[in-house]
Amino acid sequence: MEQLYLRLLLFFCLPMSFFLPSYLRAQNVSVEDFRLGAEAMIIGDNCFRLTEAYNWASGTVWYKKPISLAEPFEMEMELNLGCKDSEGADGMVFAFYPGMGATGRAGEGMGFRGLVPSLGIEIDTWENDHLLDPPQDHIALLQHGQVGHYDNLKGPITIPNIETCGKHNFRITWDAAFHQLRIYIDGTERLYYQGNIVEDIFFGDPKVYWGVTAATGKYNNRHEICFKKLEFVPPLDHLEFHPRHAHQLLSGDVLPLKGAKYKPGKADMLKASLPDLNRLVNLLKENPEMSIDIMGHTDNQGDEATNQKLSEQRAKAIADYLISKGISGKRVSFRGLGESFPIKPNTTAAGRSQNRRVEIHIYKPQA
Ligand SMILES: [Ca+2]
Ligand SMILES: [Ca+2]
Repeated sequence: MEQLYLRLLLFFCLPMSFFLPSYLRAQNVSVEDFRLGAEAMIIGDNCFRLTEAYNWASGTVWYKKPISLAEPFEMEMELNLGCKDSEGADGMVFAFYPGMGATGRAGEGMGFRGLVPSLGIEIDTWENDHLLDPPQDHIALLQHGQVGHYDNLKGPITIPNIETCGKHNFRITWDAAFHQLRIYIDGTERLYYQGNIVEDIFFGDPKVYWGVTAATGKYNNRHEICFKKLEFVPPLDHLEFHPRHAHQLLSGDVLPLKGAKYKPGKADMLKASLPDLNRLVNLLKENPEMSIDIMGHTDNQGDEATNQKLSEQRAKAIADYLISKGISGKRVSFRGLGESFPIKPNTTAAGRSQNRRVEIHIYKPQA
């Protein structure tokens, strides 16, 4: 099956200055990455039918791995909300929720009603007077499983008829640094919201799952979705090495832990080290029979004895981190090898940079 690429993207500071750090590498994603609920079914590469055009149907698809709302994301998809305009119902909700695979109530609830705590982006095609829906198709930013517009975060905002029997491009972007959420339909920005979603909605925990729900009621429409682009960052505790890298490590290859970064001349780890360290924690947790040897190396600048000590302290800092995350100290050993084992000539800055490294060796201890 042809696969959609999931590219993990991290913005630093300003929207214009984003780039892909080495620890966020591309991964494949496919329909198998989603859990289907109610009447949802796979209808093609990255495409799902959420509901058929009959009354009282509902369908959900949830991405199986969580994302971190402390990081930016972008999701782009094509929606088809059916062929009936004045008689079409009820719509879709793009939902964020701390649990995976939930389905809220159908009908006017669109599979979202009742999910608490939650954030929901609705595309509503049926006017329910008591919910303060406008007669036109509309979008809104909902919270805590409530589909009425009494206390939603934004909207309702009317949009051109979306039940056109054709596909409509739907794009959501979240700028975590500036707390800005934007929704685009067919290339036009239709909703903008600024707010601290992590604090205000999810009580400070940025780890959420996301999914799409749709439902019909006394009236109906067929609801379909195809994912085009998913760019997001998983929470730290869900990070994994690329399968090839994990295989190398588990096969006994001695490899530099490239993500490990320190303050110059010190053993204090930088925050940028955390993703790779958490990958290492997860790998060791998944392979409880394996132990790890951590070896610190420096370049040849400065005093040899100081370098030896620094390399040992840097290796120890990683050992301490693994142990602090629940890996038994019996499985973790560390050594400082100073400047004795360069992998490149120390004559250039680039060579010295490669020589300053922490290598890890994962092995199965003899019984
Ligand atoms: Ca309509
Ligand atoms: Ca409605």
